[in-house]
Amino acid sequence: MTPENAGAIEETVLTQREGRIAVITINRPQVLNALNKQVLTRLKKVLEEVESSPEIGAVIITGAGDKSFVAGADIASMAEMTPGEAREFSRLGQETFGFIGSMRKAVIAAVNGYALGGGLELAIACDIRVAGENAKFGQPEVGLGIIPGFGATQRLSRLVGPARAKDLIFTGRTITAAEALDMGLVEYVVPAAEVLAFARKIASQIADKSISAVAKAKSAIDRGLDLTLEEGLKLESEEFSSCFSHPDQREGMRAFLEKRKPRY
Ligand code: CO8
Repeated sequence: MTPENAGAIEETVLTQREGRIAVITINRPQVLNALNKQVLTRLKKVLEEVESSPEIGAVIITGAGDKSFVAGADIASMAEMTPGEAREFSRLGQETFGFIGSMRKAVIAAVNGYALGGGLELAIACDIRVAGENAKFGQPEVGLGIIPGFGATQRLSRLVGPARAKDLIFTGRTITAAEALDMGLVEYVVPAAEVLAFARKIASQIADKSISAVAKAKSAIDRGLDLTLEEGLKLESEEFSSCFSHPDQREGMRAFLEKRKPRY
């Protein structure tokens, strides 16, 4: 079996619904969940399905097994690529991960082991990261004679600053979960066995809220990053005022005044 056709395409990315939460699992444990074209195509499709499900309020992405979140793009599938194929592969990864940013739902990466190369790029395309104490992070691409191609040259510097991004990308070194927490690359570090449970806890807290309000907050934060402060504040006012034409605003405020839980 070659890395390209290992397992049915559907099985390379699994989805499980748990109430208002969707758990998406990259499922190629035999290669530490490395991403090939089929996995990325399937992941995009699954994300689109989740996005169009109105009852889903939050999404978790994790990797199968207890060793790896995603150990990067599939090196075997890239080894003989032409520049044109490499561009196409890079664009597919960027579109898939970019879709996460455009989603109305909050997406949490549950990093249960290695998050290297394209795996770290997937984690940083998510909104929030929960890591196990055993997680390892790095952008080892320059050691393979390439550079990150699924977003890290842009997203990593936005998240941890250009100097830290250059340090990680130029050296290709692997860092621990504790170092990742220290530099703001992840938001939580928990015992390895508790990563998914902790991610579920965060996801439930989010999914209990107004899906529409969370979507507007995500949009204002993400779109604001590309704007001046003045433009960003204008965007915030627009998103804020648009909440008042959504039923969740009435329900949320009435529930508070009536001392009950809101029904979203
Ligand atoms: N691609 C393909 N196969 C992989 C990958 C990978 N990224 N990572 C692990 N595997 C495979 C191994 O080849 C091995 O397979 P086999 O059992 O058939 O030999 C199996 O998974 C288990 O791995 P190891 O035996 O190596 O496990 P170890 O515990 O000894 O080591 C490591 C774990 C440290 C994670 C090690 O596997 C490793 O270094 N993996 C590669 C990590 C890496 O370099 N990732 C970056 C890849 S490049 C990338 O992501 C670029 C993204 C942008 C692409 C843009 C395209 C144009």
